[in-house]
Amino acid sequence: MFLCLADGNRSEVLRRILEERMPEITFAERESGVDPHAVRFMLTWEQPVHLADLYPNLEVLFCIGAGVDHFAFDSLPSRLRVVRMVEPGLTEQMQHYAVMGVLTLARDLPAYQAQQRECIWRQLPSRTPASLCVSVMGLGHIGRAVLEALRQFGYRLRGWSRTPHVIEGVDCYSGPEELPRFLAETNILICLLPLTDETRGLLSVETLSTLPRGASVINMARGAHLVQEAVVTLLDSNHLDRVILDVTDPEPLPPQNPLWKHERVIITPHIAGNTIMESAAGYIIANLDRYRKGLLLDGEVDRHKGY
Ligand code: OXD
Repeated sequence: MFLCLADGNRSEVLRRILEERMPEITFAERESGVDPHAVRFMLTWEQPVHLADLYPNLEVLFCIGAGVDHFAFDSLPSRLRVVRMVEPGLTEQMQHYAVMGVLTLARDLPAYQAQQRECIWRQLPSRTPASLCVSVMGLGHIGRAVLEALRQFGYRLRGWSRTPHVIEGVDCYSGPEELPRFLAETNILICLLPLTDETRGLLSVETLSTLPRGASVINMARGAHLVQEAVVTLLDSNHLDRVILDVTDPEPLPPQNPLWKHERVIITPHIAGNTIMESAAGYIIANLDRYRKGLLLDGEVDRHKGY
């Protein structure tokens, strides 16, 4: 049995597609009324409490999202395979959000909006794409896709990750020792890192101060990557120019948090990328098929790395 704990509409879509393409799999949309022993596959965002005891025969746990940092891996049996969502619909939305953020910053849209509020008609000096260095932290599937989407604009591109990567047209850096060099020439920094013990709070006063004066930051990963007080301090000292946040810690921020009203911060409510079930269903089905054939699963989480 496949137990799908997605919201109603997404469940309906998955049910329809699974019934068509894998009719041999029974499908359930809620926990109540289900024989927990029959559940072998589950799709969820929240990890149900006592998951391991409740569903002793669960074999593959699919996460609805790309990030699995909210799963309590210690409570999950080691034989249970955990799979992140690596589906084209979500990836495409992340690409679009990153492009929107970079163009918004590179073309000074927020400054023009501020001018408009004061009825000011003034052209700001424009910058050539080649004069801007756009850098992505996190070179997994989404990080690489975002760099690919940015390629067409002619910015200088950089990437940083835990381990070395080679990506055509992108200057790649890795590990903590190369982080200062990576940041030193970055004008727009995009965070797409997985959240782990190593990356929590990585965007701190120390690291962000390494960016050149006037740099901007886009966080599309997890709020906890960024030390929020650091952002306020560095914006107020004009070290940072602008910050775009699709994620915060907590979500939402409390109303009194200064980031809400900061004139050089744009906040969106965690909408950069959502799983589109029409395309995610294909990914899930392909993985069920791989599982049956005893193959490695796409997007399978390495518990040691935490992503
Ligand atoms: C995700 C998210 O992990 O929406 O997919 O943040």
